[in-house]
This record gives sequence, structure tokens and C-alpha cells, in this order.
Amino acid sequence: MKIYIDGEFREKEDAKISVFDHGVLYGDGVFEGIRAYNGRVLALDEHLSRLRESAEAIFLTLPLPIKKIREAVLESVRVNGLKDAYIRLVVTRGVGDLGLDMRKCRGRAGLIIIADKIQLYPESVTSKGVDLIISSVRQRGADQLSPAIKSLNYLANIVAREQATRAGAQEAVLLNREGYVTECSGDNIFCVYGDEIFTPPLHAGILGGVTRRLVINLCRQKLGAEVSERLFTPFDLYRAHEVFLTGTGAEVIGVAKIDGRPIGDGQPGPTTRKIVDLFRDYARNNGVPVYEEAKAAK
Ligand code: PXG
Repeated sequence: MKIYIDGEFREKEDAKISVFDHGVLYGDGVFEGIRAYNGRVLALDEHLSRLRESAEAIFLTLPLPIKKIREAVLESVRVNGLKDAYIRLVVTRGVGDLGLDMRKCRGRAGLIIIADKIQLYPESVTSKGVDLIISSVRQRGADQLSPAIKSLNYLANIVAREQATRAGAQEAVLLNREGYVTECSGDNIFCVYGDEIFTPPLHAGILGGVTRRLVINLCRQKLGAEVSERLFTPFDLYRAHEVFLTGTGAEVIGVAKIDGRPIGDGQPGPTTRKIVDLFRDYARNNGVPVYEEAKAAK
């Protein structure tokens, strides 16, 4: 595996960064998780826009123009000869001293791109659905650093996920301080009630998921469903006909149980199964070609 670090490809064993990088010392940086399907990178420009917005929000100047980062992402998939891949893009503040001051990080921000084979939920989990818990970890509010920033500080999400694991579940739902549902530790969440589908709005305190946006569009265009973005509570989740999650890693996945209560009949319902198929079809037939662009450029 060849990993891109600051303009060079290095073998996994040599892919190392400084212990003085503020990404390591403070979680000072931003990241993206992106997927390639069958030689195409899905929603690459949407991920890069989110990266730019996250970086701007933390006063981080990207080390390269977005166009060059885009090329480096495609090159990372290419040099690893991958068709299906999980791509982790990390921008760190760079090498500084032991203080908080970002001005001490002289030189440029660090850019890391790891393109690896994808590890998916096994098909058995996808077909049975995942179990959720409602975490005691609260989502950050509108008066705090926005959850829309995909920063290297993921501790709240990691602790929430661990609570789920220890309870024998796969994902954790985070509520905001008013008690409304926001999202899961690494996925957005949707409820289905008959023909109606809804998901929390951005102002509930969520990461604006790239998969969430694609799924909203697919539901409207291909299912003719009414999708709304509105606040709802755990009670609305428990009695939903169906609940599903969206994320780059999970794609679209049905929910079987929440806090031990079966959702619908305790397995992914018919609307969820349709959306899973719609999304898979979309993901496999769209995206930026990794190999054709290289040929075209020559
Ligand atoms: N909410 C949060 C908090 C996330 O971290 C999503 C929603 C879904 O967004 P996308 O753009 O992927 O549809 C995420 C996704 C993983 C993993 O390995 C996923 C994320 C972060 C870290 C790991 O599944 N982010």
C-alpha cells in the first residue's frame, strides 16, 4: 500500500508524521472519508467542498489548491491499483511546538491520503439490520464548535460508539441538548412513516452527510417520496415504521432495534430495502473516473 504524505507516496511502514504535528498533539485538523466504486470516486467534489469548508472554519489553509488535492486523491487510488476503495483524506495543522498557537506551525499544513480496500459491514449485518442505542453523549449545540466541521476531534463520537459496542449494538444515536435526535457516531439517520421520510435538519447539529444528500435526492426523484428535514425525538424513532442510516462507509443500512425495541418488525423494511438498491445502483454508475481521466490527460 502506498500512502500519500505531503506530495510523496510512501510505503505503509514509512508513512509517518512528526510527533509535533498539531494533528497529533491537539486533533488540530480536518478529514474526509470518501469511497470509490468500480473505478469511480463517488461525490468527490462534494467531499472536497466539505473539506474546504471545514478547513476554513478552523482557520486552516489547505496546503494545496482543491484542484491539486483532487488530482492527488485520484492518483492515490491509481498508484494502489484500486477499483473499489475507501479513501481517507486528512489535513493536519502541521509541525509546531507544544503550545496551542497555530502560528508556531511553520510551513504548510500536512496532507495525508490513504487509499485502502474497503471493509464493509458483512452482508449478514446489512440484511438483518443494525442495532442502535441512544447515547448519553450529547451532540454539540449551536453555541459550540459546529458538528458540521469534520475535524480530527472525534472523541465524543468514539465514546458514543464504544457505549454502543459495550451494549451489544453497532451504532449510537446522539441527541442534542434539547433532546432531539441529531445523528449517529459516523452516520446520518432517517425515519420512515408510511410514504413520509424525515431526517434531522442541519441546525439540529449534524454533519451534512454527502450520502444523506444523495439519498434525499434519490428518494424524491426515484421513489417520489416526501422527504422532510425536521426535528424529532427518540419517541418518534421507537415508533417509526422503519429507520435507516446513511454514510460513506455504511451506504444505506436498515435499523433492527433501538435500545432493545424492535423497529417495525425488527428487520430492514421495504422502503429501506428499495433505498439500499437505489443507492447501490447510483453509487456504481456515477462518480469521477479514476483511470479514464488519467488517459484523457495524456
Ligand atoms: N455523521 C458523522 C458524525 C460522520 O462522521 C456521517 C454522518 C456520514 O457522512 P457521509 O458524508 O459519509 O455520508 C459521518 C461520516 C467510517 C467513518 O469509517 C465515517 C465517518 C467518519 C469516520 C469514520 O464509517 N464519517
